[in-house]
Amino acid sequence: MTKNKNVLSWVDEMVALTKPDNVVWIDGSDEQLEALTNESIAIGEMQRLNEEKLPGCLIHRTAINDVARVEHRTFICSTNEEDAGPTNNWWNPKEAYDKLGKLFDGSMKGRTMYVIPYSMGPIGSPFSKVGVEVTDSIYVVLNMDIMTRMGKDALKQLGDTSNDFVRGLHSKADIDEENRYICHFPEDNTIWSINSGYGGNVLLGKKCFALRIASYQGKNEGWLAEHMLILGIENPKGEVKYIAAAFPSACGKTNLAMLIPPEIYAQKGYKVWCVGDDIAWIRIGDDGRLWAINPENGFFGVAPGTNEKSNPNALASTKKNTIFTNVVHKLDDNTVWWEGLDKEPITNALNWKGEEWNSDMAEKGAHPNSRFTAPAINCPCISDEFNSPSGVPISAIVFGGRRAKTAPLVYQSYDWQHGVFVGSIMASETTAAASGEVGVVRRDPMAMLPFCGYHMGDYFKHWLEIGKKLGDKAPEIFNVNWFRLDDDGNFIWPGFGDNMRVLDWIIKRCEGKADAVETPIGYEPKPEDINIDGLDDVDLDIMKELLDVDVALWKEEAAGIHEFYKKFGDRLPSELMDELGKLEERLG
Ligand code: GTP
Ligand code: SPV
Ligand code: MN
Repeated sequence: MTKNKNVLSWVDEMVALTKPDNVVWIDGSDEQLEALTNESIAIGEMQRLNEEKLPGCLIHRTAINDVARVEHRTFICSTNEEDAGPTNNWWNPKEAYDKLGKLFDGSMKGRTMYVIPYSMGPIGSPFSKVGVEVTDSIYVVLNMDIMTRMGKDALKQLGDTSNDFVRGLHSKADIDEENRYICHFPEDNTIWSINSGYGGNVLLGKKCFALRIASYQGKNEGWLAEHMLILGIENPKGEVKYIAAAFPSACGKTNLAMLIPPEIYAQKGYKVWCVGDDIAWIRIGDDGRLWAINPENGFFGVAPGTNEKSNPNALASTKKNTIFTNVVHKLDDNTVWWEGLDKEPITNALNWKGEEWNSDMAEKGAHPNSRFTAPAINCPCISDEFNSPSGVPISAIVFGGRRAKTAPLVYQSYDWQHGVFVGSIMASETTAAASGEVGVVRRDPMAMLPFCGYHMGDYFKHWLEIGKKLGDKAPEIFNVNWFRLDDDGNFIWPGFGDNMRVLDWIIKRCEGKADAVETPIGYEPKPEDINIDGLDDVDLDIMKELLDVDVALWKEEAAGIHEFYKKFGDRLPSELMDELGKLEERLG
């Protein structure tokens, strides 16, 4: 399929190491994918769902010990420990290659190796980059087909001589938790992942390449790889403004990216277009502004909570050619279900573990991190610019986390440098997207804590440098929090589609058409400047509560930021310490 000697010799090396019985090159043709789907079904890895209700859809259950990203077993293997920084697990590359080399040795005996060439980004776009993943999992092949541009075209894009491709080696091996490793070798453009079959651990184009390796490439090449959704807001005149937003895993990116404007906006002709729901590659364009592409080709979305009300566009995206992982399997009509899909009582079903289950049981049926893998083209609000080789121009960058208190509904940074500070101090409650305790507040700068492939102090510096290059062409930077709780533990803000009301203020601020008040943490809307027409549960007093900046809490926050910043030692840019000092001054 290729004459590229760099690819061929690397694949040979991986074959020699893992010793598969067969090697199959994935060309991306329908016939090949159909045959692989049938094989996957024959070996019991997947099941076909109801062809009328869910045409082309499949269901898969992972091993019970293998349901989320494993951050404690994820490593950045840079030559110097310092280059991985204090927020990553570091492993000496030689030791990592040795240890994993032993685990990979013969790991594909009796199995087939699939060689998957793929492009992150539209074929032919100057933003795009090629990867080759070798794997012993058909589930990986079929997911990569949805999530990337996979097959012959990707090899054509690479060409016959280039050596610029990311080498991804994956083997399920024995799905042994004790020997599960996700290792990144940024200096070698290489990713080795073993003993997992779950999403972010094994679809190597996604978090491993498009964020961890790409962030390192971006630092060296002058661009940004970010954990961000990209959406376009079309106003009644037909003008579209684009926003990129970084929220940690399972904190609302997919939902925001596909939001349906509330009636009062829809009537006026406002529309929202989805460019991406998880990852953005961002460059400075010829016009000096920031331009972004979504390097992915599908959505690997959280299933629970997705329903006709919360995210109808995501739900519609899953109605054909979609793979469901770890959801409930309804046996009567051979369809799927998850908590929060509807209120229908579920009988005669299997839970995510494959056990008999019904909705009277106390235990949840779908895993909280159960997912759908859906083609982007299925999304009713997919942007016309989705495949644009030059991407879309970004007017606003939004950071946000899941905070019960402290962070207000929305605020704007004073300038780019202050905005980088605002991103760097992001904190959020942990979710089921990664293994470990859920609901603990942790610092997660720019939602990149688990995904930055190099020293986070240098990452902040890189952000500051991009700002200097942008000058007055820099987008405005904001912070949002949809998750503020009242004293009874209920969300105060309705969220979902109603987040449009906040985006509206954000866009108006970018256009210089909305007022703001200065607070110690940044500019905030006046409570009456967020449009609450048609909202039953939010009045002006509640808006005030949502926008309240509790100085005592923020003083505690500042102390926490000092602690966090200490980790970075002298690699923390002095600009950020200055910003912290200024915040403390404003807090009094
Ligand atoms: P990853 O795919 O892990 O990166 O997650 P994500 O950031 O795309 O999160 P997603 O949109 O899938 O939302 C995760 C969870 O947050 C779901 O359970 C949603 O129901 C919930 N959620 C999303 N938006 C809102 C919101 O505006 N308000 C509230 N209260 N919950 C929300
Ligand atoms: C996330 O955890 O941020 C995800 C899912 O988007 S995974 O692909 O597993 O990383
Ligand atoms: Mn994500």
